[in-house]
Amino acid sequence: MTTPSDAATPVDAMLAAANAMDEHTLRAGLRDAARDLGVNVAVIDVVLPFLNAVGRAWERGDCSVASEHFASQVVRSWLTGAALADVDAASTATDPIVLACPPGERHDLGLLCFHVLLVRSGVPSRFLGSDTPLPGLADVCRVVGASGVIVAATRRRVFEAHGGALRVLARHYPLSIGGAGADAEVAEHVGATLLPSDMRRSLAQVVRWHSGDATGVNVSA
Ligand code: B12
Repeated sequence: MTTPSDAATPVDAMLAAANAMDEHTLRAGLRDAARDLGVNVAVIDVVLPFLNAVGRAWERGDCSVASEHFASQVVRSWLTGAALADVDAASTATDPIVLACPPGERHDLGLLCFHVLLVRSGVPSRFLGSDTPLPGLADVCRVVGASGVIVAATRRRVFEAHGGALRVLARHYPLSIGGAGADAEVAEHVGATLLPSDMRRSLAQVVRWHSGDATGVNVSA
């Protein structure tokens, strides 16, 4: 088995640390990546590849469910803690974009990564996380005066199952969808704009839209 010290890349080292339940080394990998690359580049070039590596290892049987849970929790705590520690003003600004996964969707780490990228790029964002009731999502949008909504799911059928409620939401707020379950057809079905799975491109698209550049998110799509 690869150990953290003989791993070829930071992602390999973090995967070895996850398998060994070595929280100190896993957190050090996240901290060093953020210090060397900046938080946003670390999220895109280290955290997302790490989560994908954990997923592939889990599918091959090279990473236990317990290690996957451990890795997910350490990453989550870093994303909600250290990764946002210095951006309070931006994250509490008005007219935020509201981010949520629909009922039945527990895979929310990709969306949480996107939340961090948005906030650190100066786009106010509120992250509601997994399994969010859609009436509750609409209530939050009203209370915070949402400028837009982003809904993510890993499986296409999650969007389809909530097509009616999402179409209603899209009549009131610019709605975008992302994640592995999102495609052009289901986006059209729910009245949303499709965000590319490449987070650099999605981030650029949403930042342009938020700054009022019409070449960003096509809110009327
Ligand atoms: C971690 C994990 C879990 C965790 C979720 C932890 C969490 N809070 O997120 C837990 C244990 C809860 C879980 C549960 C289940 N899981 Co699961 N899970 C995974 C795993 C191992 C990793 C997923 C992950 O976080 N990947 C990292 C993300 C960031 O990568 P990604 O999803 O590929 O996303 C890319 C892009 O789509 C984009 N992106 C993602 N989100 C967003 C959002 C926006 C806005 C944008 C712009 C882009 C974007 O960024 C990524 C680019 O690198 C995958 C295996 C895998 N190979 O992915 C299975 C997987 C997703 N799970 C799967 C399944 C089947 C389940 C369960 C049904 C298992 C069960 N029988 O209970 C349940 C479903 C629970 C539910 N109701 O949702 C299947 C889905 C298959 C399918 N498409 O139908 C997978 C693919 C495993 C498999 N091969 O079978 N799972």
